[in-house]
Amino acid sequence: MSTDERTDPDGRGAPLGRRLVLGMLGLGGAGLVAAPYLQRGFETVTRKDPTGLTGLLPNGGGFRYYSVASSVPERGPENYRLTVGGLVRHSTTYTLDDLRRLPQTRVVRDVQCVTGWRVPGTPFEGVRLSVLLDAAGVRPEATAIRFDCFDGTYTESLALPQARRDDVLVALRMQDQPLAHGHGGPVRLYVAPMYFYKSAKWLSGITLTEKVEPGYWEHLGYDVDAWVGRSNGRDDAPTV
Ligand SMILES: Nc1nc2c(c(=O)[nH]1)N[C@H]1C(S)=C(S)[C@@H](COP(=O)(O)O)O[C@H]1N2
Ligand SMILES: [Mo]
Repeated sequence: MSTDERTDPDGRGAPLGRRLVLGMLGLGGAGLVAAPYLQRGFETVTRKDPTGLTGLLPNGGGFRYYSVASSVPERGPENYRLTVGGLVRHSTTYTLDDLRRLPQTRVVRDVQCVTGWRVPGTPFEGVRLSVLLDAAGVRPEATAIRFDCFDGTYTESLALPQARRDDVLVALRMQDQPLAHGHGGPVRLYVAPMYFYKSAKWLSGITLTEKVEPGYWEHLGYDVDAWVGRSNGRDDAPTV
């Protein structure tokens, strides 16, 4: 079987990289640590796709809803909090209204999941991550960020220069609407130039760290530097 040529169910996705596929299949033995999503993924997919990578059905807008946690509490204006801490001068906690009052930036790019599906021209709006970093005062010994989520499970990471790009948002809106719970609302990270797994949903913590702490999928074989078209075995694809 040639897994390299496989595309998403719509036939629009880029080919999967061999390293990614091998990385995922390598989970066989370690599957128990890999949380419900992967196990469900494998069960769904064995019927028509033995790689276990393309089984989730698209919703109307072309997105799949992904969660490695089996259930996630809803949070809204009353109980949502985002803490910026770790190696900063002033640890800060924001409410949803605090974030809404800060300057909002709009970024419109293609969303690209590493498993192949893509949603063209998707608007995201929110506060530039760099604005929150500047407000907190990053200490010189910090080189990276760990992102925590209120699903209690998922984590992500960025190196500081990546985090300071002006197309990296703490997003409050997606597709011209408040971020729905299923898409990680009320607040998710949005890292436009990287595969969508970097865009942590249900964001609750931004922690400045001494070194990169690889995130959930990165422990399972995905690249930490997840540039679209230049990572995860797609190094020959056009640069975005
Ligand atoms: N907290 C959390 N964030 C997450 C994930 C997750 O499982 N949990 N999945 C990632 C992956 S692999 C993708 S493709 C996108 C999916 O976002 P969507 O559900 O809004 O389509 O979220 C990313 N962020
Ligand atoms: Mo993904």
